[in-house]
Amino acid sequence: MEKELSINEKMKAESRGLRGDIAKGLGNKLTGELSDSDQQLLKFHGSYQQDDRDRREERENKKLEWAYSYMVRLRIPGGDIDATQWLELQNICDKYASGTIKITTRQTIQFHGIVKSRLKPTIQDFDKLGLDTIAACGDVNRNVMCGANPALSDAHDEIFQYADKISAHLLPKTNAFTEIWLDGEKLNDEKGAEEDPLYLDTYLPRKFKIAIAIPPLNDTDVFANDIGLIAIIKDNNFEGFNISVGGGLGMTHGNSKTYPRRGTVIGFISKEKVLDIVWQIVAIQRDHGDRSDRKLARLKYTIDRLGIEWFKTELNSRSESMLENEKPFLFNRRGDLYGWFQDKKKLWYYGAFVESGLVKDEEGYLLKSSLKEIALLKACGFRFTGNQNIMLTNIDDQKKDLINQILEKYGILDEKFSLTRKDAIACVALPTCPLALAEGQRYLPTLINKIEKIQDSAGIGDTPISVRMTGCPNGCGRPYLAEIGLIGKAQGKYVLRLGGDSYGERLNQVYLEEADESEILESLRSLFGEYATQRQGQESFGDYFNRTAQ
Ligand code: SRM
Ligand code: SF4
Repeated sequence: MEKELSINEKMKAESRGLRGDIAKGLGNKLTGELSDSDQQLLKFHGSYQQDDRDRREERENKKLEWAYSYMVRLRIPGGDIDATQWLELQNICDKYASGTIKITTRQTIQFHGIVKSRLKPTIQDFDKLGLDTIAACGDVNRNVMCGANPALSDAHDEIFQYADKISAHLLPKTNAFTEIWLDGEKLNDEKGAEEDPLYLDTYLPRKFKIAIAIPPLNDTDVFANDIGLIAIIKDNNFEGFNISVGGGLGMTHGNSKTYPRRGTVIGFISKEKVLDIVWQIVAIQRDHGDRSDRKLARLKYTIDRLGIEWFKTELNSRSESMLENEKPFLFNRRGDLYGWFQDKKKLWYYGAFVESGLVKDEEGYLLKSSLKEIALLKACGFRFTGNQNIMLTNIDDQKKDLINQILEKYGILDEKFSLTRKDAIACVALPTCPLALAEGQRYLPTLINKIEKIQDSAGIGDTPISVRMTGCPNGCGRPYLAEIGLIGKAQGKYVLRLGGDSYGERLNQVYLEEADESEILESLRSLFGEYATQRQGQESFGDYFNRTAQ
């Protein structure tokens, strides 16, 4: 018997190319909300309706509707923008949003706290900068990531361009975005919409993610993606990509049908054929993904349901390009580079630490002010990393001194953060994320203070250990690939997972099903003590745990 389609399927089919009644809803001044179906459609335009969860009780007591506002997420393939764009984005964020820019784990940025009437002006201002939010969310291909490292070779430059090429190749064809946000020409047909050969009229069963990694650096956590592209460079020549499929991290507490999955490498494809292959993989997921249960709709479940051999055969039968055997590659690093370093053209880069991806001014570390002053010089590019940090790019010798002075003035050069803190990732969680069960970015810095102390007492203060925290099991901070993963279960309670490696190749495992802060710290104190005395050579904490865990 055919399973009943999920409610989102009907809504997409009836949306007239993702238009719905969004335009009308934006004009309704009586409420800060949009209708349920328009909230779903809005995601395809890069925005989520949210509310300040800290203020719910106060609003309810006053018999007011919740404090609704919107989050907008930009589509920035490879996370690369220029100084003018950064400068103006800071201005737009101050003018219309909360004033704090959030660098996300997928190399782009989000603004929070935009009230409904300011949503359209915000997106119009992005457009003036040549930026958009199309397909930053929704059941389509999302922001394409690429290793953020500077051009260490000509091959790096060439590979970097694939983030943009793939993103453009898989963009939805509807003009709804231009129509709703930029006052573009209206669709004549009352029922139909533009034809879209890839997404048809019901788009994908679920979100879809692609990342490129350039070995030996896996700073995009390539195996967490529906499609992971591992660049293969031989004799300084970029040949193509090994392809990993079916990565994905989200799960639901108590639902054993859901689980995090590491991508499976299925072969190699030359660079000339990669656009066709990714298109075909997306089309397979479009045709075979589960459209009845959104919890089981990601490509990882399609692959596990139908089998990886079936998947490879299906792909080879659809595509003009046959997969070749995978080529050897090695990852030996995942974290970002900090401080000053040079690329092959002798241009300078500066990697700055951004705690939890939040660009703001903190006492002694005035990051937001420093970035604004640097952007005013128009002497570098700005690149976001998948570890939620920022890199200033393409700086010549002369401008390096100027930028260095600014970094010094605002305390950025003096940062004394531990390696563990610099490696840590936290998702947004409370108060804006409606799915959060516990704190994320508001709490992790305090917990890291305590973890640093127990690392120091165990004599391993200089050893980087990746700690990642999320407010729920959806995995936005990729905690399942951390050495220490903390996954929100209830207010103040986390699942503690241990034993991931430091290159993003191995998933960790559950150590405690539900732990409060003292239980987490007690466990780590004891394990750090054992690790300090029993580790073998340079063995990481994750590898040590994995080797010794029963
Ligand atoms: Fe995520 C949903 C934030 C990266 C898996 N994610 C959400 C929402 C939109 C909550 C919602 O549905 O209403 C969160 C908005 C919070 C807020 O207030 O802003 C949210 N996700 C984020 C970001 C901002 C976390 C961060 O602190 O950086 C990241 C934005 C990335 C981007 O720029 O596109 C973010 N989300 C991820 C990642 C990591 C990655 O892609 O590398 C994952 C795990 C990988 C994966 O997709 O499997 C991830 N987010 C999810 C899921 C679980 C999906 C699933 O397959 O089960 C949800 C929930 C859902 O889709 O129903 C979700
Ligand atoms: Fe929200 Fe959960 Fe994602 Fe954190 S992991 S941002 S709490 S959906």
